[in-house]
Amino acid sequence: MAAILLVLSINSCSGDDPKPLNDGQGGVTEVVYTWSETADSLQEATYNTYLSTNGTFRQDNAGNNFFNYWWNAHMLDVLIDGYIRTDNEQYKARMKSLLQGIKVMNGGTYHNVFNDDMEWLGMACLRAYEATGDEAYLTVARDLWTEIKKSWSDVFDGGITWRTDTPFGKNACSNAPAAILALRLYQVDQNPEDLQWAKDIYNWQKATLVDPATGLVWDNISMQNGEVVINKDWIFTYNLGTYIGAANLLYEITGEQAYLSDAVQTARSSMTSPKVTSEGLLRSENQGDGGLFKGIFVRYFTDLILQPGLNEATRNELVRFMKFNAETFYSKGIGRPSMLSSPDWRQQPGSNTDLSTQLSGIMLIEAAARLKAEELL
Ligand code: 7K2
Repeated sequence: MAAILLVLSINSCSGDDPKPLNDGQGGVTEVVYTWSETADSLQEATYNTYLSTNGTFRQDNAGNNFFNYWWNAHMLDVLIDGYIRTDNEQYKARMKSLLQGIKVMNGGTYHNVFNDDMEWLGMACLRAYEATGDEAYLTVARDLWTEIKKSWSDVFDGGITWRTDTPFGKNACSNAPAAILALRLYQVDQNPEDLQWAKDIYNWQKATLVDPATGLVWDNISMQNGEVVINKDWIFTYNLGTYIGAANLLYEITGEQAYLSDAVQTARSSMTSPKVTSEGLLRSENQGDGGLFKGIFVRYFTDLILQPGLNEATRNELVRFMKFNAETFYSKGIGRPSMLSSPDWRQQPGSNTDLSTQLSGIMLIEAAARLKAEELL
């Protein structure tokens, strides 16, 4: 039993490499996780590395300045995370300038051919409104929702199209997020039509794109060479996350247990399905758009953990999964001193980190800080 006592306090503020400290007594290995401080460091590194023109954020850390609408929508969500956690006004200023910049960079409008993109921004705007009380966010969210609703049709018996110009393609990513947006608007305006919209969208997705045996979510339904095809091979973490999020919020608003059961079934399958998780860790979905998927999953999975209606045993099961993912990423997936994130949470990042990938890393550590604040980590 000659093991060494290893107190590994990763001081992320200084951006130093982890320093093993040996107190010479032997026997225990302990890592000190500084979730909130590390979230601060990740937030600052992201701001400094990716800030581009008009308060928006660029594609990567390697010279590509492309403006990506939906990544910027998630950047807004991440700034809100920082603001809620710290109450630091600097986040508020950055959020507002990002909101305004997105419109400029998107050609003077918030409308976009991708419904999912408008939904990501709409959802972030409602969180921003709730956190700041600034009506500018609410106005944008309402306008986007009006636009998105136009894409519901009877093709495939309902659902919102992925793109506004493609009637025969309906994706998971354009539906559960639409339901969440409708539910958040319902929480603000108490308009029963919004609640009905959310139920219709959710029910359509559940009946069409969710495997009843597992709760895993299929990516899309479309028409290929005159035939209806459901893409069951594509199972992505973000689609699981938003379905969990919609179910959880429907439960919160209606009190109907069936929604909570749906959320738990999908959460459980996500933790064990080899398509999603490998040895307890959410799989790498590479960079590009896929880089963002895990962070979205983590956001809504964490909301479920914090759902008061959840039973304790299930909560503990979900917390263990999050803890393992966050601790693994904290010690293995963050580059120091760059504070850049790897798409594979058990490996150091390479030289190029897309903003999407970086955002998933912050979302994970912000979620861990949130759980820590609730004394769950
Ligand atoms: O096919 C869709 C979606 O269903 C699928 O999950 C992912 C897989 O690919 C696209 S979604 C990617 C788009 C997101 N909205 C903005 C677009 O710029 C982007 O192509 O990766």
